[in-house]
Amino acid sequence: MDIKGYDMGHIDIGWCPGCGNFGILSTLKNALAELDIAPEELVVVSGIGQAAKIPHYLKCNAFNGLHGRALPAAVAIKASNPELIVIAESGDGDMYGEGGNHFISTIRRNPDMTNIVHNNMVYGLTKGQASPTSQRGFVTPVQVNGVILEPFNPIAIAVALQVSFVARAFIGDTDMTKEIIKKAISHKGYALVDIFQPCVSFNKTNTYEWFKENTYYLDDAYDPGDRIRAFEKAVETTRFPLGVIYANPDKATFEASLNVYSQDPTPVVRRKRDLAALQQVMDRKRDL
Ligand SMILES: Cc1ncc(C[n+]2csc(CCOP(=O)(O)OP(=O)(O)O)c2C)c(N)n1
Ligand code: SF4
Repeated sequence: MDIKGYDMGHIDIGWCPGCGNFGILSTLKNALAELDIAPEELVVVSGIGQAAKIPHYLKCNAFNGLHGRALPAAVAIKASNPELIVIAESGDGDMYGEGGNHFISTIRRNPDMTNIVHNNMVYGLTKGQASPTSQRGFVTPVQVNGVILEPFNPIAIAVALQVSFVARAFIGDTDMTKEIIKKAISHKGYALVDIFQPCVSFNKTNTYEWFKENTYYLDDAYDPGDRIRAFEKAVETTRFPLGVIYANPDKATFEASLNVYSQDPTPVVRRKRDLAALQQVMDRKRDL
């Protein structure tokens, strides 16, 4: 695919100059192009926030949910048409805060989709309040004495719940981020990619320099199939490991486990509606 196939033409982009979201948008386009995914095969689902504007700037099928509600919509889209490539993409506040319970439930369900989280450790759109991943001591206009809570650790939660795939990237390195996104999209099952993304306007602590100094890549000898080692890596927070932290490709996917596909793989959206059968089901329930 030519990367231009995902372009929306001349549109206004609402992000601040220097924001890490620009790098994620162009890196995602490059990854999609290299995987040869056509815009009509793709659905990008988001919630609310700066990161959640991503499907507005990408030519593809899109669904913009309520705050924190990207994942249930994405799971439903995948279940009704398993032939689509589904990506849920939003900010750390949207996915881990407002959408926190959906995050946990989606890991457990294991739909074959990718979840890209733009992790800037802050609420960008609403001008700099603390998000679930904000570091302890981070001072904001609301948390004037600094954040007092332990940051939410999405990688450790994912490994603890035996996620199918979890990786971490830093958008200061677009080449490696692209490779990680490609691996996630190619993985069969739920694939989480948490991408460190500096918010240059409202997070003056966790800057490009800070992320560079506080991250390192897992080396080639690292085995992402070793869950205990993955957990050790997930809880490292003085310098955060980057790369594929855990992968468990043998887990059955949500849609493959659904009764509706046990006999017939035809996507539900393409089946002929049988209103008489539906009426029978409703009548049976009424009689209960
Ligand atoms: C139910 C609800 N609560 C709060 C808000 C206000 N709100 C909009 S975006 C946002 C935070 C977004 O932060 P994040 O997901 O980290 O994305 P970013 O803007 O940093 O990319 C909040 C709290 C809302 N729109 N709806
Ligand atoms: S407020 Fe932060 S996250 Fe939002 S566009 Fe500006 S730099 Fe990016």
